Amino acid sequence: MALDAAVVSSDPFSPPADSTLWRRDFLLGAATASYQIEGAVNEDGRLPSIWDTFSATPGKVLAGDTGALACDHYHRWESDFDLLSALNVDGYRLSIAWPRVMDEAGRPNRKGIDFYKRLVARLREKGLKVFVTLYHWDLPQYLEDRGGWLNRDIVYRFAQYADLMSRELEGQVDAWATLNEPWCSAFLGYGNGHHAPGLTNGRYATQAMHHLLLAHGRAVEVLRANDPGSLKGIVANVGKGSANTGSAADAHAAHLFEVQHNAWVLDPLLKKSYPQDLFELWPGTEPLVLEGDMETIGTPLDFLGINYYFRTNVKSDGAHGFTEVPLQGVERTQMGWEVYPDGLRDLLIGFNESYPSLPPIYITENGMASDDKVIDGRVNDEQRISFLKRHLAAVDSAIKAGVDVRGYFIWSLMDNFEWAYGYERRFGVIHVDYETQERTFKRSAELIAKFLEERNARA
Ligand code: IFM
Repeated sequence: MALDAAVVSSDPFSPPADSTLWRRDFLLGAATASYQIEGAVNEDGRLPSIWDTFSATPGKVLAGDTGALACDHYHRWESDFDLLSALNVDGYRLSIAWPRVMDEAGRPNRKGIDFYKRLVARLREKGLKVFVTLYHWDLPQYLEDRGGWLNRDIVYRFAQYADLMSRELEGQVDAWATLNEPWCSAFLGYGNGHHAPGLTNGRYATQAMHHLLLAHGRAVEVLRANDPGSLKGIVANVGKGSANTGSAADAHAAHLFEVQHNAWVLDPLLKKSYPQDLFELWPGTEPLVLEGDMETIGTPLDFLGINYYFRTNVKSDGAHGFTEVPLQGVERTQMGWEVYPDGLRDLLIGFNESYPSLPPIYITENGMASDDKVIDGRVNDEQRISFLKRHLAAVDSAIKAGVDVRGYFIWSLMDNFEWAYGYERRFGVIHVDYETQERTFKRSAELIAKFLEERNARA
């Protein structure tokens, strides 16, 4: 559908004079994740991850794509970081591949660790804020072979991994996130099987979530002890639900949607309990919770990372759940996701009201996929430009309504392996030609760089 011409034609990063975006202390960054960009899956002692296994299984990933080469960032990181510098951003969010840095016996893999030490050192030399995520879905396959997130022993293993990396990178990281989007790991990985390891059992999903959150809590304690000067947090993907009609049943369906997507993760972290409505939706799936678990999960956070992408319209399924009813005539992205910036503002304001212990927030991911093509050496991603502008305005409006949002990371620095959708869906502000590995700044990247140059010159 046609975009609002006024929005597309104006300079996307020339916000009003009173916008938070002009503040030098509002962090504007870009994000990536290890399996999506690194490639080099068999190099320097890296062990297989669940995504190597899953993507090698026919039918699991579009076009049979895998992360074996991805953006070859493992070998091209220096020139990629030069592009990051050219973007003029304040910070970079990366993740560490657990199977690159530790073997099955828990022994460190020096070559893998040194790779991340080089990355972090270079980012610091460039004056960028460094946000490191410990787990962005590439679980070592040897741990999945022992039950993965269903086996409580993984809590100990994750704490051991957090201990190793926080000793190695002590004093070098501005903010540690333990997990990226535990909802995806638990629900897509163990509930509906769309992601690795591809299991399909509702009871597994809730138990996996419990162990993910418990591992997070233990890891925060370890990070706090080893690297006291850094921020510690977690990254949650959140979704906005809307009711298909004004009926009470549909309003309840929208509420349940948000319980399942948001409160399932945020309530234990910020209220030390699971939302009981979740078990109305999925009766009989209560996880096994041992004494002290909820205290560990609810350990105070220095920040909460929020990843937001879209809204979902739902109706009551006539029983205890909801069914999606896609809205017609709305703007959508290449993923088919509705573009709905108000959802981000409304969720932020809602979280601020319902969670008294809400810590400062960073938007750790926001962005969109489009079918971008290089034409005469240029990529005109005008929908992304408009998308970013409107979502940044939504963040500004949440801040003005009293929400403590400290920064925003664009997803993603460059096109990459989009999980079950392989390389077809392009989220980057930098285009990647997967045949040649050539990188091209999209128009969005040019405008971000221009805006930040101007902002920095004013400061
Ligand atoms: O690419 C993913 C990322 O790894 C996690 N958050 C959502 C993005 C887009 O689907």
